[in-house]
Amino acid sequence: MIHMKNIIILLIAASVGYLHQESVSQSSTRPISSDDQVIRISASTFEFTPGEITVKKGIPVVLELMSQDRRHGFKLTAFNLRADIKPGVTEKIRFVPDKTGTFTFFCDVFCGGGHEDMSGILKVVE
Ligand SMILES: [Cu+2]
Repeated sequence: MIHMKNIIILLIAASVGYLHQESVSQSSTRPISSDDQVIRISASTFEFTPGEITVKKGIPVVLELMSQDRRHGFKLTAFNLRADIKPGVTEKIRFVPDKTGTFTFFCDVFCGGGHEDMSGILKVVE
């Protein structure tokens, strides 16, 4: 009798372990991108459109950067991000904003007379 009881306990333990593994693998194959905050930013001389974006803290952000005219840069120092923006190419940067606040991003590739003023604002809210 004791033997039988041990076997049943083992079987239950094994199936619980199996179910647990199953749920873990299911959650890891779920597409992460469904919750991402996808934001398109268009660069042109000498501005970013939109010039101000608001995202939520802790939720992954995907920035889709594109240029309307020539080569520009995108630099967001607060989150250690930078990218080149070229016409005809959508540059994607993914990051998780881990702090709230108002941060400035700017063009770091010289693009002409108004280059120094080419910037935008990222707001991260709770
Ligand atoms: Cu520039």
